[in-house]
Amino acid sequence: MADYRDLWSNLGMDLEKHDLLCEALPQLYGGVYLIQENRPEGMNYYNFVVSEVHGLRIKELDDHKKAGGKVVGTFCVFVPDELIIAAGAIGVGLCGGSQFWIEDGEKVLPRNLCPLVKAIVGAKISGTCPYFQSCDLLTGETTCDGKKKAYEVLGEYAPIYVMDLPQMKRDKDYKKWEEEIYEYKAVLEELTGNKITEEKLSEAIKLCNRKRAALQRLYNARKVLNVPISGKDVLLVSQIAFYDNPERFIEMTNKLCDELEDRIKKGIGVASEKSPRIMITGTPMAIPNWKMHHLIEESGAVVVCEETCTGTRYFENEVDETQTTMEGMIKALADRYMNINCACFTPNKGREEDVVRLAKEYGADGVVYCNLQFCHTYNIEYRQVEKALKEAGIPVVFIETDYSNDDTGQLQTRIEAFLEMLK
Ligand code: BJ8
Repeated sequence: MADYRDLWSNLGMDLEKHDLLCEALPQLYGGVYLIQENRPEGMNYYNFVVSEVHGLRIKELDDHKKAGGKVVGTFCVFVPDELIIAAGAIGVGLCGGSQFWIEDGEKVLPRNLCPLVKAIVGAKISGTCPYFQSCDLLTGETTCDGKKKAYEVLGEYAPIYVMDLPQMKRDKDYKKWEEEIYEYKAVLEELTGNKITEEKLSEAIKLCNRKRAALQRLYNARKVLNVPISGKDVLLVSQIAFYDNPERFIEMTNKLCDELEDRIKKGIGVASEKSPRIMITGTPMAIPNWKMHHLIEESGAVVVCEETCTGTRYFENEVDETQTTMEGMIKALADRYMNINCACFTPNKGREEDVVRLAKEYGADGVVYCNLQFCHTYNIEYRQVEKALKEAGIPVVFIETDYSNDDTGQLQTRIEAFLEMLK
């Protein structure tokens, strides 16, 4: 990686602490990703992105800001990227997946809180995440209690705007979300000084749909018997989708898909056809949280789908592109986003149906339900999801974990026992 120390210093980062973070990543990445055999060539691009994770993209954000542009950070797949793009800003997903940030998060938050929330806050207050440091505005949302209240703490360190996400899906809730989108549009227009016109919003909708289509194409390649790509590689691509330049990401992901489709024709796979096919469902896995995929695939199975926000919830359902008026487009955005089935909603029958549908579509032999510690909504929802899967005759196991490696041995034993049962 080139020398970005001046850039990081100008962003007000703690360089010494940041060095520690940078030292840990190559070893972690090497041990999870580079040990894989028979990886698609197209993954070289994503290797490069990881090697430059705090470099090249940060430089691009800096160039954009120097040219008068703004950067907006988000934490949830409900916040419409389309508006950020239409306002001429760059959006970056900021969910934290590293144990490195937990200690700092715990300085200002209770310890018995979801690691994703603690990592988000820790990343900001430790001054070690250049994405956070590049943001002109953070956008929160009223989803789970942990996030909602943590945004108040985060607001002491950076400007934050919180969208009020309804928790039910009645007609009036769809209307309410539409109003929230209108208000967010005004916030972005004020931040950037750019008007969001119908033309710009329409272009942004098409761009985001193309990104969704590329991810769907990537997922489709996993439906075959001889899977051409590992689950952890797909997880990495999904994680990178949250902060890479969208046009470049679409191009490189479609290129990867060309190669995967060619591999399918030639019968080149990454696992044995007898390897158990696993679908993961549950809480999101933010970069660099590769723990469960690594454990499952090192145990001889292959992950074929993720019903998570770093999976299908991010890209399923496109926004209606046929709308031409601002009212029509905002309604189309509200409709698409309200279709996401997050456990923060009640009731959330749609997720039970999604999990069963996806397990069948991807030919999963079993489902691993991954819950981040102290995530109450997904934890409680396990009961209904388990029931739906059992009724469909699909085995499921519940795993609760955090970002540390303390429980790796115990998890491995449970995963191996589950895989054994699938044989
Ligand atoms: S749409 S899943 S990205 S809220 S894991 S912080 S819920 S305690 S991340 Fe999420 Fe949006 Fe829903 Fe998706 Fe809270 Fe649970 Fe932690 Fe979570």
